[in-house]
Formats: sequence, structure tokens, C-alpha cells
Amino acid sequence: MNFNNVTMEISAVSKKQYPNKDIFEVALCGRSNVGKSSFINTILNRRNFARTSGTPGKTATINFYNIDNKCRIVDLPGYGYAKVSNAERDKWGKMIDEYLATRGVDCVFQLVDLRHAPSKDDIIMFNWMRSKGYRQIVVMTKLDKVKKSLVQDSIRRVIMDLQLESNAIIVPFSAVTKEGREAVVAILEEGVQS
Ligand SMILES: Nc1nc2c(ncn2[C@@H]2O[C@H](COP(=O)(O)OP(=O)(O)O)[C@@H](O)[C@H]2O)c(=O)[nH]1
Ligand SMILES: [Mg+2]
Repeated sequence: MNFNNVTMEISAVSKKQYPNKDIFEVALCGRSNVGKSSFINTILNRRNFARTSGTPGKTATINFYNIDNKCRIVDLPGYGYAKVSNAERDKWGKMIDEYLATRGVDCVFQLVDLRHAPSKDDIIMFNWMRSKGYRQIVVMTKLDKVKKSLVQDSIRRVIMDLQLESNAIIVPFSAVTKEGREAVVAILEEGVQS
């Protein structure tokens, strides 16, 4: 797969705008500010292709990134941002639900911040993924911000809190050092070939 051949196909606000589901597709789920845009930029080897933000909670669209017409990474709205209105939060929730319920996505990556315990919303999100039988893939972001000696503790905590299966894939990841990128690329390549 040529990771230099990437496009942002559409910033969708409704199902009608989704591209045809014709290639392998991965959805990114995670709290606002967890590092989803940074994750995409790292995977795509771009600086600010997916816009990152110091002020979280702005993205109320579903963004479809196409890699070499072989794979899509889909950035879902980040949940759990306290400073948005309830109405706004409901709207985002509905957008996420509509996508997940109708898309038949091939793979879901749950992103959690390595520094913090999974939130209630993370657990709800993850339980949905479990109930649908998806392969359990958890990307733990902001690895560079945690002392090496504490990383194993964080991993153990996420295994406990999300009750991960023994065959779950956990990828400690950093958009700064690019650690974890190769593991993610391998998952994408495998998905595309299957
Ligand atoms: N140190 C560090 N900061 C990160 C990392 N990933 C994201 N960030 C920062 O966290 C903030 C939110 O990131 P963003 O990608 O916009 O999160 P999103 O809301 O989930 O899309 C930004 O200030 C990023 O620079 C990482 O791996 N390491
Ligand atoms: Mg973002």
C-alpha cells in the first residue's frame, strides 16, 4: 500500500455523504483530545493533514481518509468533551451511532490515553465493539508522555478496565516518536489483503 497516495475524501455530517463501502475500512473511536488526528497524521506521514487541535471538541464530522484506494481510516467525532452543550453531544452521539450501526466497518481501533484510566464513555464504546465481535484493538496514545517504567502498569490497567481478551492487540503509540506506527501499518496491510 502506498502511504504517500492519500486523500481526505469527505467530511461527512450524514450517511448520504459516506463514500461507497468498497474497500477495507477502519474506524477510530476515542475521546475528544485523545490524539485521533495526530494518529492519522502519523500513519499518513503527514504533519497536519488531519487537523489537530489544542481546543478539543470541535470536530462534529466523520472524516474519511483514503489510503491508495485500498483502505480507509475513518475519524469519528470525539466523545466526552465536557464543554459542549448536551444538544451538541447528542448530535455527535447520533452521528457515531449511525455510522457504526449502518456501515459494516471492518475493524475498529479504540484509542485511549495511556496516562489515564479508560473513561465511562470509552468503556461503553468498547463494550459495543465487544458485543459486535470485532477484533479487540486498543491504541494507547501519548506514549512519549509517560515514563517507560510506568507503561506496563498502564497496559495492565487497560486490560483490566476494558476486560480485554488474551488475543487483544494493544499498541502503545506516540505521534511524537512514531512508536507503534509499524504495528498499525501491519494491521492495515493485513486487513487489506484479507
Ligand atoms: N506528546 C504527545 N502529544 C500528543 C500525541 N497525540 C496527540 N497529542 C496532542 O494532544 C492534543 C490533541 O490531539 P488531537 O490529535 O487533535 O486529538 P483528537 O481530538 O483526538 O483528534 C494535541 O495538542 C496534540 O498535539 C502524542 O502521541 N504525544
Ligand atoms: Mg481530531
